[in-house]
Amino acid sequence: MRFSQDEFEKLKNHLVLYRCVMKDMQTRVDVLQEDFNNLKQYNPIEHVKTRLKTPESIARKLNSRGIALTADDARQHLTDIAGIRCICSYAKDISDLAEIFKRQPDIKLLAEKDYVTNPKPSGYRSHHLILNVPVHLTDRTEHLAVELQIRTQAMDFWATLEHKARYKYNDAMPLHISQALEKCAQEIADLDERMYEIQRSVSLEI
Ligand code: 0O2
Repeated sequence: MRFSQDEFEKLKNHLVLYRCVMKDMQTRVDVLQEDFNNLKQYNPIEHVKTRLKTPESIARKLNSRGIALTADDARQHLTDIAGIRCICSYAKDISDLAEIFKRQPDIKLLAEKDYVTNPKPSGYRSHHLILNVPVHLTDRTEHLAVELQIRTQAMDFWATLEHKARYKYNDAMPLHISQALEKCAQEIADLDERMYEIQRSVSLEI
């Protein structure tokens, strides 16, 4: 099922707003990086990725949830049309960065999922915030949901491979692959922890 021509045109207008809110979020991250570099001399944000869901992917998600294929329904029900991912150096940085965003007074926290403290059964680790972010337009202010994912490089490496495997096996992953991935997820968590401890010792010695 696809959007009707009318709804597709409406959706295109909504997507312009989502592109604006992603630019806003990118700027907020740039500002934090400047501040970390200049004032704190430690920048925990290694890099940032943004992505906008395509109309096809929005339609798939609405269909899978049995929601009508309209632009307004997409905006009302989907909170991950605009996504931004911050990759941090160490696991400890993740909750600190989440707190920084939660403190921003013009942003409203809609939902929070801490899969670092409580990993998914698959082994997936990441901290998700669903944020309601204002976009100031020429004649009005709109608020849009953005999904912010915060994870370490190692968690990102794992999630990318697991996502690829999930896609290839169409959600019916062979047991030996899911078990191998689960084992790697635990090893990655241990490695993240050990790297943080080494970094702490090095900082204390300098
Ligand atoms: P994509 O293609 O990355 O966007 P939601 O479906 O998002 O409305 P849900 O399932 O409760 O609601 O959200 P959750 O669990 O916070 O997942 C949101 C996103 O996190 C997913 O988006 C993935 O990007 C990522 N994610 C969650 N669980 C896993 C996992 O087990 N493995 C991997 N690799 N990524 C995961 P989408 O829409 O599923 O996919």
